[in-house]
Amino acid sequence: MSAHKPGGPRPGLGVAMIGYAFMGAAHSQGWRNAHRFFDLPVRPEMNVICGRTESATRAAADKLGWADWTTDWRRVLDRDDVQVVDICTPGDTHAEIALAALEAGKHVLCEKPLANTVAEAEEMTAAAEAAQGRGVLSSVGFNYRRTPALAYARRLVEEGAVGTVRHIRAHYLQDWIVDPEFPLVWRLQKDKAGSGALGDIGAHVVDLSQFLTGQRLTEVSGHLTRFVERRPLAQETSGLSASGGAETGEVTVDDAAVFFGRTDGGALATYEATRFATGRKNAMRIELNGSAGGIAFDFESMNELHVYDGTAHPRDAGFRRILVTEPDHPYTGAWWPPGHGLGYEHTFVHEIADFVRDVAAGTPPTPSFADGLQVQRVLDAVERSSAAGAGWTAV
Ligand code: SOE
Repeated sequence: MSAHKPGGPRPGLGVAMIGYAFMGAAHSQGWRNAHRFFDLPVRPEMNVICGRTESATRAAADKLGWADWTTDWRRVLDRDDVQVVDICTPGDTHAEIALAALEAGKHVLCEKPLANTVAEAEEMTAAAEAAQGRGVLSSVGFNYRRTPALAYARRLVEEGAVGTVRHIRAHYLQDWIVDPEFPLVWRLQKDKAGSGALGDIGAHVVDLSQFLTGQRLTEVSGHLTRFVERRPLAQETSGLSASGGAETGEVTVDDAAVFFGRTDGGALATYEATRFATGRKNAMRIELNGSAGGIAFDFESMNELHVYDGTAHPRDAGFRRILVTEPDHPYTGAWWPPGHGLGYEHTFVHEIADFVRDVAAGTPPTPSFADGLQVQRVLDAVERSSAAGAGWTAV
């Protein structure tokens, strides 16, 4: 990668993606578009995509815009036209691929949750920190940090808009497995996914609450539940939709998790992560209440942020709805005129743009693997607490 001369063609940054399903498609959208909307010093080159099944991988390469494909992820590590490996596979393969990629000198972007266990996440973090010393960078894909309204909320909290944070109230509500006939996809199998609603969507709200407040959970108390014990074996899957056959298998992860915790900044935090919130599709909601005000967000209305100024005269008090689409809000200036709004996919474009900029500058990107490990420790503490009857458990 050489320096970008103003007016000259931008140097390329060769990318390999491992995985091509829901997250692969979402990240591909980022790789395709980041340099078209953001002024990046290098231009991502979508050189190779990898999947397990030849026909599906070839079709994904064509559909998602990758120049080449392979069914062996190790082969991408030998390629000189690959500087970045983007891991979009289920959690059981994150550690092995990330460790090998870092060892091969490739920058790594890894989907969340970082790993399936704390031990794996620790090994990955140690490897990432060693690799950073050699100029090899890594990041974990908590994409919601790149929602403009949430990036703006972070800025407001830093500027003191909520004062001392007392409450964090975070929910992640989905309903895609309410039907007991919905099949046993990989997200419902502990050996592949690590955990269920807790790790898949609870991880997002744990990360976000810590990102927004700059505080870390130190102890938690939690309870996990499974409502449906067996499901039809999956025959065909695509993203979150799938069909099942007559045979059934055991669900080995949680369907829902409720937990609360205390932070190192003295806040009390409550969380709910569930795939059984009938009627809620992707309601990732977070509210902060502090000594000077409050902030509230719901991803189902992702272009809006609700802000309460507790210092205003009570006569004028009330949550204000801010449409986060102005050119000086985070990320939005690269897109459409005010009010035209962004969607889920844009969070991935922003994630890739930030990652590419950091890699080009040699700046360690955030969230780091260490941040991913910390979230993993919280998830693990929630599981331990639940197993032990929901008592306070140190993170
Ligand atoms: C499925 O629950 C899922 O796709 C998660 O895996 C993602 O991380 C979340 O963004 C949307 O829901």
